[in-house]
Amino acid sequence: AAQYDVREIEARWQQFWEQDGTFVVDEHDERERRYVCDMFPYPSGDLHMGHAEAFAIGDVPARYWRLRGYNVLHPIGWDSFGLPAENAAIKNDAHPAEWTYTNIDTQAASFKRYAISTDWTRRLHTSDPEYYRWTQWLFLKLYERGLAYRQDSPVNWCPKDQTVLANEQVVDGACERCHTAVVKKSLNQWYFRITDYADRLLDDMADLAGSWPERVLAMQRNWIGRSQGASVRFSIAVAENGADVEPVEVFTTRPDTLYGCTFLVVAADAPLAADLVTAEHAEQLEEYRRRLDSVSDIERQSAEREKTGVFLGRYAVHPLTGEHLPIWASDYVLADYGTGAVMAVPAHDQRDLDFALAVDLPVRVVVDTGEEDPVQTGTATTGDGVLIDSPQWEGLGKDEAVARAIEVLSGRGTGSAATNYRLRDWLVSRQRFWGAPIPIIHCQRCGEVPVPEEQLPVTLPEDLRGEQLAPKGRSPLAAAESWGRVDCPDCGGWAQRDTDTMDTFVDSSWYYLRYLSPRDGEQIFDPEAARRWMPVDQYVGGVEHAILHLLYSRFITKVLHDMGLVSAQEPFRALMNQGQVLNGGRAMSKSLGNGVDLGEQLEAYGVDAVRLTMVFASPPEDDVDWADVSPSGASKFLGRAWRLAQDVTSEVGADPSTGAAGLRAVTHRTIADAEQLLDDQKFNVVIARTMELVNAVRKEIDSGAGGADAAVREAVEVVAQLLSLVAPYTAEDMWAALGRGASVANSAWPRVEESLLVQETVTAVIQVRGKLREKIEVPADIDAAELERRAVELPKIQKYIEADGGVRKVIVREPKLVNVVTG
Ligand code: ANZ
Ligand code: ZN
Repeated sequence: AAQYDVREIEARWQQFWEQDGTFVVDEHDERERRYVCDMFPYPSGDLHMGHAEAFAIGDVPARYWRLRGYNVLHPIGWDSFGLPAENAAIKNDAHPAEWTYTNIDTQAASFKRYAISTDWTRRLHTSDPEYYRWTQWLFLKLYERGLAYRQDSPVNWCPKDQTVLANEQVVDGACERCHTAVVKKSLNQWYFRITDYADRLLDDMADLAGSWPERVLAMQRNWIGRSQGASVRFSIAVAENGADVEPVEVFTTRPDTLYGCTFLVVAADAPLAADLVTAEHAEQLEEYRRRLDSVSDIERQSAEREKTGVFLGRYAVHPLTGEHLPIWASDYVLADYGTGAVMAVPAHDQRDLDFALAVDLPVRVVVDTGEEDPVQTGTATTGDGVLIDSPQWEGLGKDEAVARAIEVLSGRGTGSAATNYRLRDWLVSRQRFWGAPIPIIHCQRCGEVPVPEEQLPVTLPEDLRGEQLAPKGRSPLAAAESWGRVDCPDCGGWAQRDTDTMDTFVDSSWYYLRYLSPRDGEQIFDPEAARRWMPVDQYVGGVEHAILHLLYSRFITKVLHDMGLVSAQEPFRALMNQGQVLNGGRAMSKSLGNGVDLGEQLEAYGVDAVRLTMVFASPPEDDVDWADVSPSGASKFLGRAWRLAQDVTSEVGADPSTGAAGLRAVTHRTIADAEQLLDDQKFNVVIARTMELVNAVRKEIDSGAGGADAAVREAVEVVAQLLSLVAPYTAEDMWAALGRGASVANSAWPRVEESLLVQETVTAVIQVRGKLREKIEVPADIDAAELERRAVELPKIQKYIEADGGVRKVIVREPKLVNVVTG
C-alpha cells in the first residue's frame, strides 16, 4: 500500500503552489474580498516556535475564507530596519544590510516550507529604498500638515554608551546594559503630533468593541488616558519685594473639592518651579532637583515612595476664599502631565495626604463620605459623599458639585472645564543608522527645508560599516560627511541633511497599505486598491503590540484618511492575539535552557503535524505548552486521514445519497458545526471534530460497504477540506488521491444538507389528571412554553380536557413531562 511520506509530499506540493501561483491575488476578480494580515516578522535569525504558532493561526481564516469563495489577500513582508542588525554589523565589521537580508532569505525559505497561503509577489521589506522612500514621503506629509515638529526635550542619556535610552531601558536610575548612572539630557528631537488625534483614537474604539480583544482596547484607552475635569487658575500673592509672578494653572478632576485645597504642589523639575521659587529657597530647590535626575517617572508616582519636597517661599491665592496657600515643589507631581502643578486636597487624595503629613501642612475635609477622619487614619477619604463646608455647592453629590464648581469658576473667570490626556506626542527621531533617514535639510539661511519629493528616497550611505556605526553621542550618519553635505533646495546655499533616522514603528505603521500595491513607483499605495481591500478584515499578532504599534497604525490611517487616500478610519476591523508558546509552563529562554528549535520539530514530525499541533493545542488566544502536546500523535492522525483517501474507490461525483445514511449525518453535522466554530474562532475544536469524522469514516470503511460507498467519498472530501486549513500538504495530497486534482485550497466549501442535520429528540409523556394519555417525540432542547403548547393542542388530550371540565393548571417539566390538571 502507498506510504504517507511527509518529506516527499512536502517537496512536491511546495513546488506546485509556487509554480501554480495558487495564492496570488487576481485584482480583477470581483468576488467579495477579504484581507487577512499577520504582523510581519523581524528578521532575527530563522523562524521560531512563536512565528510557527502565529502564522499557523492566521492561515486558518485566510484559507477558510478562500474556500468560502472570497477573493483573499494574505501577504507577507519584513520589518527589517532596527537595532539588532546594527549591533551585529558593529560586532562583525559589516553593513547592517548584510545581516538583514541574509536572515530574510533564511526566514523566507522557512515560510515557504511552512506553507502559509501567501501571495509572495507582494513581499516587501521596510529597509528597501523603494519602501522607505514612502516612509519618508509620509514624514513630509505629516510635516506639511503640521503633524511633525522638532523640540528640545529631556531624554534619558547613558554617558558611557553615548546614546538615548527609552524609559524601559533605565533600571534603578542606571543603564540597563552597562549600569552607568543615567542622566537627563536635553536633545532636539522630532515628534509626531499624535495628541491631536487623541479623541478620535479613543472614540473610534467603539467600532472595534467585540472584534478586538477587550484587554487591548482597555490598554489603549488607558494609554490615551483621557480625564475630564477643570483647569483652575490661582494668582500668586504679591511678595514683599513686589515682584509680579504669573498665575499658576492646575488640572484637577475634582474641582468640587476646591474648598479642601490647603496648598499647591508643582513638579520640582518643571520650569514652573524655577519660575516660582524665591531667592532664599532657590538653592534648596536646586539641590532637590539634582537628586531627582536619577529617578524614573514610575518610581516617582509610586504610592509607596516616601513623599519629599521643598517650600518655594511663595503663596497662591485661593480663587474663592482669598486665603494664602503655600506652594511646594515635589517629585510626586510630574512635569509633563496636566500643567505640572496640582491643587493639593489632602483630605481626599492619598498622595496629597501623605505629603501633608510628611511636611506638616493642614488637612481640610470637604466631602462627608461617612469614613473616618483622614488625619486620624492616615487614609484619604476618596469615596462618594456629600459636599460640606463648600458655600456654593454644599449638600450636593460629587457630579453635581463638579458641574457647579466649574460654573462658579467660569463665572469668575478663574477656571473652566478641561480635558487632559496621558498620551504624549510620538518621539520619532533616533540617533541610529539602520532606519529611514529623516528627509529634512537644515540650511543656514532657510532653516528646516523638506527634501523635495522627487529627490526621495534619501538613501543610507553604503560605505559605513563596523565601528563607524557605533553610537558616539550623535547619529552615525553625522560621520558620513559627504552624504550629509547638500545644497539647500530653496536657496542653493550650504546645507546639511538631518542625520537622525526614524523610529522603526513609523515603518510598521503603514505597511499593510503598501501590500495593496507593493511595486507602485508613483504613489505610497494605490487609493483604488485601498478602497477595495481596506480595512484589514483579520489582523493577527502578539499582545506585546497592544499599545504602540496598534496605536501608531490607527493614527497613521486616520492621517491618510484625512488626506483623502483611504476611506477607512480604522486599519484593522478585527484583531486576534495569539497566546505564547511555552515549554514546561514557562516562556522559552536561553537562560532557562528550555528553547525548542522549530527546524528540528519540522524535521522530526513534518510541517503539517507541527501546524496542527499548534492549532489543536488550545483556542488561538491561549498559550500552548509544548511540553503538553504531542506532535507525534498529530503526525499519526494525519497518516490515518491520508490513508482514508487512498481507500476511496467510488467515482468522482458519485451520488452520496446512495451511501450510508449514518455517516452522512455525521459528515453534515461536522460541516455545520465547523462553520460556527470557525466564525467563533474555536479552531482547536474544529480539529477535534475532524478527528471524530476521521474515526467515523474509518469505521464505515472497515465494517460497511468499504471504500466504494459514495458517502465515504463525500466524508473523506470533507476531511481533506477541513484539514486544508491547518495541514495543507496532507490535504492537497488527499484531494489529488481522491481524483479531484489541484488545488484543495481553491475548492468550494461543502454545502450543508439541512435535511441531514437530524435533531436529537426525546420522548415526552403527557398526563391528564395524573394519568398517562399520550407520548410525543420533541427536540431535546425544547422550552417549557413550546412543550406545553404542543401537548395541549393534541386532539386526544383536548378530548380528555373537555371531558374533565377544562384546564385548571399545567405543570411542565421540560423536555419529558407535561401534566394537565383539570376541573
Ligand atoms: C485635586 C484633587 C482632589 C485631585 C481629589 C484628585 C482627587 P487623572 O485622573 O489621572 O487625570 N494631578 C494633576 N496633575 C498632576 C501631575 N502633573 N502629577 C501628578 N498628579 C497630578 O488625575 C488627575 C488628578 O491627579 C488631578 O486631580 C490632580 O489631583 C492630580 F480629591 O486635583 B486632583
Ligand atoms: Zn536655504
